[in-house]
Amino acid sequence: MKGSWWKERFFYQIYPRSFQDSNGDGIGDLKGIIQRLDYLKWLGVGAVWLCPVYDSPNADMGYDIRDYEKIMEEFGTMEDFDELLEGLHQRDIKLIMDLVVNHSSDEHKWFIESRKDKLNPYRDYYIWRDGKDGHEPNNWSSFFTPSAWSYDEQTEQWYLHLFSEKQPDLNWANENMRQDIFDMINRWFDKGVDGFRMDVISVIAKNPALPDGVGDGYVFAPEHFAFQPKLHEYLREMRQKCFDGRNCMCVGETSFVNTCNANSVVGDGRELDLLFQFDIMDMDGAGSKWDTIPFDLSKFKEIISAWQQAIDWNTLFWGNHDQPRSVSRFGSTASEELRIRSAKMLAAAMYLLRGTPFLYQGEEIGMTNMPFERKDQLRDIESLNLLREAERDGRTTWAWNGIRSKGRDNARTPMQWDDTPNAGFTSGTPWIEVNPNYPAINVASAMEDKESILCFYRELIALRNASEILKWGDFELLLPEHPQLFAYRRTYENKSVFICCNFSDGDAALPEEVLGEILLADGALGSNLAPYGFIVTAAQ
Ligand code: TEU
Ligand code: CA
Repeated sequence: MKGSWWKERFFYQIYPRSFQDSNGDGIGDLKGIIQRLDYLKWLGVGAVWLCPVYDSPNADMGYDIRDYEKIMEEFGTMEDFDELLEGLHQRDIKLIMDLVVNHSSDEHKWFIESRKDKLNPYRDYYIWRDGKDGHEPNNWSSFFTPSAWSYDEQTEQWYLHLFSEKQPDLNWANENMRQDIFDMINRWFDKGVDGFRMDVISVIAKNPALPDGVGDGYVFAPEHFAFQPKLHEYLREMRQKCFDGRNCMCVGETSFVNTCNANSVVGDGRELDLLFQFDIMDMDGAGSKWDTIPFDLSKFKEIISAWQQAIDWNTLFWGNHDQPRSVSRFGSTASEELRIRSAKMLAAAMYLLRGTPFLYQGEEIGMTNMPFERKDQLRDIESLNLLREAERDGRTTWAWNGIRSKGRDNARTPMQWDDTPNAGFTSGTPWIEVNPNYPAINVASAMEDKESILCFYRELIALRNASEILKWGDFELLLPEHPQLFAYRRTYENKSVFICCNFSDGDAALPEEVLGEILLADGALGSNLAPYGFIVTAAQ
């Protein structure tokens, strides 16, 4: 529906552990975010996606929730949260929380009860099965571990975890469990939050028979746990019991979504409002994400075009806390000039499409991947597990190449605020190292430089916020076969904006139909686009 607030604002994703530390313990916190609210307002974003801040043992950096209604101690208190929410709303910035309800922490009181005995009232809040001939109930592997099952001596059964053994999957087939989740969501809504990002929401319904995947050994089998029929029933129930009647939104992290099944969850507004698809995030991985292949512009155009046509309203993003830094991955860091220009070009290419833009902290200053060299620099369970298995299998070099190019810690190094020690993130020892390039790449110096990526982001956000064409216009891909240029037209009420981006490290001639009143540009030299140059024009 035109006019929904979540269609007219840029979202800014905050990974609180790495955003701003306020008490010198080296860990970002809620008071630290409060210190930076004026920066967010200055930038022009209209909503914040706050990664999990709930009580957690941090096996997966907060994506293993121990108490859905208690703030993680190192992040602060519920009073700090209330102050943050108030501070955002005073600045007309909405807040959506990250909700992880496919699984909880194994330290959640429900799981502690559930594993006590088979007759416990909470037993069926999780997915327990007998083993088969002393082995796991089926051959599923998980995202983070060889097997998706762990054995519990106490009750001599196995429990399912699609992620780590400290993240047992909740049993959405259990009505009482669902109701407890819905009640919790409503209590957060009653506190005034404006919506939720739903973590791996597309896998909450499993094939009840839990059948084996096809293959030998442990097999990743999303055909048995992604986009299952019951998913739609659970999402509709959630919509009716939690979202209906509120001016709110929910965006699903819909792993395994595609252009064919996407409308089944966002088509009629009775389930999700928005979804994150991962076709772009997956396009530079051959088989597994760790096997990086070069960026393919024609593939990129095909994906963008397909998604702009498949659903009415997309999310637009280049990264998040699970992905490497976009300028290192899709732009160029061959020189400072190319890092700056390519970061701007990526923003123009993505955030002027039809949909809601989601920025990830630090992309607005062109933060880059981190030059990791040692295991003790890593914090992410996904990379640490990969390295441990690779060391066992003699594939350490392969693993390190993958971690350096795609490891999630690349996106989790502290926000670079200025050129003081630890980039102004903390007066203590940061929980993860700060990227050594912070003296040159930081908010303070970028604010002083009108040609900086940061000032460009602010200009681009203002342009889109003020443009009916860029908000509501339709999308038409131009120059589909061009080997260097990604060009498209947005048209609304017979007025058009042209966007033309050079994704290559060579010069590219500008097609004349792109010429017109220049709204944004960098590296546009007459009828030529320099490497990673781009131009945004309003049709005459
Ligand atoms: O991510 C879901 C997910 O699939 C990720 O594991 C992602 O695909 C992968 O890391 C890319 O390499 C969500 C959260 O965003 C992630 O941080 C959590 O680790 C995960 O769920 C479990 O909650
Ligand atoms: Ca702190």
